[in-house]
Amino acid sequence: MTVTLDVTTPNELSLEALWMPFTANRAFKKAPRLLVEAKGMHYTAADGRQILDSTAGLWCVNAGHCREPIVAAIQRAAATLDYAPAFSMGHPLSFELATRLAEMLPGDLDHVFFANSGSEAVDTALKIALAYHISRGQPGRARFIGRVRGYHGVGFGGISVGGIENNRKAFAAQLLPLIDHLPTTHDLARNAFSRGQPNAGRELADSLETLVQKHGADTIAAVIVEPVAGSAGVLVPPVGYLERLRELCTKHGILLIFDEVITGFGRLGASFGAEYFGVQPDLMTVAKGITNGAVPMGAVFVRQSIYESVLDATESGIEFFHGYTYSGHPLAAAAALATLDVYREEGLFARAAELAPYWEAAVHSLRGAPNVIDVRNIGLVGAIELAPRDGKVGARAGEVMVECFANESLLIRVTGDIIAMSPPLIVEREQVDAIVERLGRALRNVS
Ligand code: PXG
Ligand code: PLP
Repeated sequence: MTVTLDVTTPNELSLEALWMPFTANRAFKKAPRLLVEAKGMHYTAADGRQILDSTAGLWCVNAGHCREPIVAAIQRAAATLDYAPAFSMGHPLSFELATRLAEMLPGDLDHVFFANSGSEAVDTALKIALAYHISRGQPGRARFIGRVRGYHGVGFGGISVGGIENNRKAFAAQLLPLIDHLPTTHDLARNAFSRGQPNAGRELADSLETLVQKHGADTIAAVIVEPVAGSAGVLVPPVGYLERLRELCTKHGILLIFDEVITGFGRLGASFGAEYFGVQPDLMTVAKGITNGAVPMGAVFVRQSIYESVLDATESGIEFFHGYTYSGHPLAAAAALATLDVYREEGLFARAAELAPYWEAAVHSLRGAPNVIDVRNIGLVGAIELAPRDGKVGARAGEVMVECFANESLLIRVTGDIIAMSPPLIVEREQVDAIVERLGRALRNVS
């Protein structure tokens, strides 16, 4: 089908050829939602409406849209050095960026491997974990442990350690072997309407001990978890849970990977989730906010000792047979450097922390709206969970999303019957109020 873009481009646009990712293609193409411009806290829709962005795009535009210094840096880079080979060649921006990142990373995470997405970062981290154990003469440590409802992107590694059933079932015949999953921490019976970290569930980390008993610690390479699960619907870790996971990983020589694709770069009101929770991972994966979403980039942050061990195990030649054509791409590196400047100059992570209590009160004011069975929050993330309709999981929240976009000029994100919000960290209090007011009205208009 074709639609008319009446505002900025009067020509007709055919929607047929594009196979859209994670989208009900037929339904979308019958009733498309098109965004044509963005600035600050808003998108402009194809019909000219200003859409308030409560999701920072897809959790990535942490400094707000089309920020001038980032735009200028990308333009400069594109005109100066479009591309440089990433293998056995270098360019200054990627080294400069790695150094800047190392300076802001917690603990002795101080080496950076670049990828182009969170999915690539995750697969890279899993490979680094295997390479590390081999470098120490422990090739038997090959097992990975993820978590039910974890999201680690869509590579075969990522969906294997991931725990979102819909993302796995069509590919189940070819998932990685030697994978286990910890139970989810999501527990509405004990924790509904928690503000910040829920109290119940620390003991769920002990199922790692059970897996160690079952398989032997010397078969386990790494545990990978999101400090706060994002995609599965904002699942905040219970008090003490991450600390306990860290304790058990250390005790058993298992690497702890924090997948901070969403929690990285200020989302919780600290540079990283690791810092917010005071728990140090051995490897960290990031993407999204590293470039404010403006150019694709992912990265793995690696402890000094892991980097050195892998390098020391090889006398000469390539130490790690892995990398992407676009690892550390000049445009992405330029975007990331400019993004880090904006974050620092505007103090956006501290701003998020200051605003978090206001955000918490605002989202929890939706308790009592029709069909709301839980409200949860941490940093500048909030989620509203709705009761599913009989036999139609996701239908109710899906309708709320459409209602918000069509009639409230508000962009929200839904997964199943959970509404997730994660506004750019530049959000003003009045905009927080507007988000909640518009979402509240949409909830009352959808039965
Ligand atoms: N790990 C985590 C924790 C993520 O949240 C990825 C890996 C994969 O990143 P890429 O860049 O390959 O998409 C993600 C991505 C949503 C949503 O609506 C979340 C993500 C992506 C798209 C939508 O919750 N997270
Ligand atoms: N497929 C083919 C045929 C290639 O030549 C390459 C890279 O050279 C790839 C896939 C991998 O692409 P990338 O390095 O962008 O991940």
